[in-house]
Amino acid sequence: MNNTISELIKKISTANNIYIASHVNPDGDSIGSILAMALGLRKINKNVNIIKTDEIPSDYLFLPNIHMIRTYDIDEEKDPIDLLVVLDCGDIDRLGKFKSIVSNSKFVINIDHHISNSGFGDINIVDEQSAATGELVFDLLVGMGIQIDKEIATCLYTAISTDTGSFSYDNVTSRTHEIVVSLINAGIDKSDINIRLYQSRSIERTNLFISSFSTLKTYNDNKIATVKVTQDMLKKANAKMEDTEGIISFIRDIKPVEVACLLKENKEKEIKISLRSKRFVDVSKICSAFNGGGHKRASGCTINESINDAERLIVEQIIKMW
Ligand SMILES: [Mn+2]
Repeated sequence: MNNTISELIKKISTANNIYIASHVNPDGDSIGSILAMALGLRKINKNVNIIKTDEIPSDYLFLPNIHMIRTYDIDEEKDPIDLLVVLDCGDIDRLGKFKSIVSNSKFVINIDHHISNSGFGDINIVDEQSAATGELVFDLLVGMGIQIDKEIATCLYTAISTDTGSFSYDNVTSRTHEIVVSLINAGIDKSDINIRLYQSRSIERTNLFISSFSTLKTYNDNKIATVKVTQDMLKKANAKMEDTEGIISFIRDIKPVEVACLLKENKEKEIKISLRSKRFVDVSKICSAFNGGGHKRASGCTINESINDAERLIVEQIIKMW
């Protein structure tokens, strides 16, 4: 690991023009990590570009320098990218329409904490023991001698807090808390970040929650629970798909539930499925049966069937792999 880190530091110090990217449907960890990485590298006078692979959910628009994440016309890039840093991204397909940037880059650094990471980089720093990619970014920046200032710390706190359910999931380690000590000491406004992340739900999102909760079904003595979000429900609530954030944790938090499942209808036969577990079921294995993946307690996949068929298929798979 140490050799890898020193190789990585050497690569970064010799590169001038660095591109940073993360996965589509970005979450707090991906956005917080790419911003922190970019702000850190900018401090050592690197020219950094953050590629916007997808729309940024409004929850994260408060983050410092969020405007650094922008659209690049990579296809028109005449020269290949010197150095590409991909964060929190299990495989290149998760880069969506930007996945060709990996082959268009001379050197790729892949930093992630998903068990299922395919190791697509020239350097791969994949540590599934890390609760968030933000933890790995923290260690790298500190390892490069870059001072963690308030802005970087705000991004990293958001990354780690959102991937750990505000430090409550079992992926949290003593290291997680040690890092947070440094972030708080860097002067973050913890209370403001928490209100913006967790106490700012819109009326539209609340109405979407209400209609989604009304689709609740349970199986296996209430140990498995499913809820749905259809395009029709989004329309009626005047909400966006990003407003589903928080639905699945509410369902997982029902006392007897071990596995919670949210089915999101992207299109008529394109159902995005999120799974969460509480104590023992490894949901990444369930999702890998449908070419998805993620973590033991949080994973996702897509099933190209109607939402009711997708529900039946995923529930069958959960029961089979119990
Ligand atoms: Mn993550």
